[in-house]
Amino acid sequence: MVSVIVMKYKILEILKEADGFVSGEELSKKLGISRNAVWKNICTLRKDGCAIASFAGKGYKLDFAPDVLNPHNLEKSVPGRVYYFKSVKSTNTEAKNTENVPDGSVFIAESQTGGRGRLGRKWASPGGRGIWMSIYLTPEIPAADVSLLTLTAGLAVCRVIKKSQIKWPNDVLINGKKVCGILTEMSAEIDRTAKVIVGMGINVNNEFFSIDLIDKATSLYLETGEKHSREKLAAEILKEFFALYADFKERGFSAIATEYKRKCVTLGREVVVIKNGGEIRAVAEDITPFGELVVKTENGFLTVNSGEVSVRGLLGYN
Ligand code: BT5
Repeated sequence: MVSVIVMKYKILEILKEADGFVSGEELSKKLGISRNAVWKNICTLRKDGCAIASFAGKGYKLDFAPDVLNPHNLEKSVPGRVYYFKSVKSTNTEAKNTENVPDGSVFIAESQTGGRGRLGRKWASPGGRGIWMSIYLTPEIPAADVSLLTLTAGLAVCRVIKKSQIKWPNDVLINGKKVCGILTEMSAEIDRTAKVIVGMGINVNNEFFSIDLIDKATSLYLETGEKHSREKLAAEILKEFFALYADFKERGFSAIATEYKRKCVTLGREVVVIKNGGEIRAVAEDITPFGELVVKTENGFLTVNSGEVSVRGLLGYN
């Protein structure tokens, strides 16, 4: 089954790159499959929404391909496997519930019907508009360091999305609105972390948001006026993430701290920390080697390790 799926993507790639028609014979030779198998894959691609012209004696020509992710291409950017879904409840949940997953694999979906944020919040994940993906890691790091992977993921996204900034710990913003959110979850054994799922939601080609999100969410399309290839962006983000992750595993947070702090919009600003049901006004000063936020309050310094911090002037806090 897997090889059939990969084959259709391989054919699509050849047709995309071709300048005009490609004969059935050429496809069958290139891919080592029969012409009948080529034809079957062409039919599957048409069912997926591709417009492929076919003429006897000439072969096949791609006239239109919908913006769908190609897991075969994405696999080139990850050390593990790519698990692709047209629609799934949540890629984080799917990754958590799948067994025998190689380290460094990615679960990615065109749409999520139950995309999740932190604390059970909902994450809007409309079909074909964004990148909804979860990276599956078995890092063998202490549980206390797992939150640093959220910061690493945020930095990877920020490196790829021009003019974006990070709101500590897990939001990537453009012009003060959220373009990406990150949800890191783990399952741990007593002395080591068994698996970590780093979920990323990136709004790419969303043309609008529901009324409750309109003031706080944005997409690359809304910011630039241009549609972007989700596949290309996902590949770039994954490449950056795995490069940063390798540095992080070798040298810890110090490997990324300077760049993270430079891109962190929270630092130096007035914040409100929500702690034990109460609100504390403070100024964000620094980030510790464990990824916690250090804030200066009336009564001295305070270290915050969970993300319930509002930043003055951002996402509805004035
Ligand atoms: C997050 O939570 O920002 C983490 C979002 C992680 C989503 C990814 S998608 C792939 C993977 N699979 C999942 O099921 N989840 C991960 P939090 O900081 O709690 O922010 C949630 C809040 O962001 C919501 O309460 C809304 O206010 C807002 N929000 C919801 N959908 C949004 C969207 N598409 N863009 C911007 N903001 C959104």
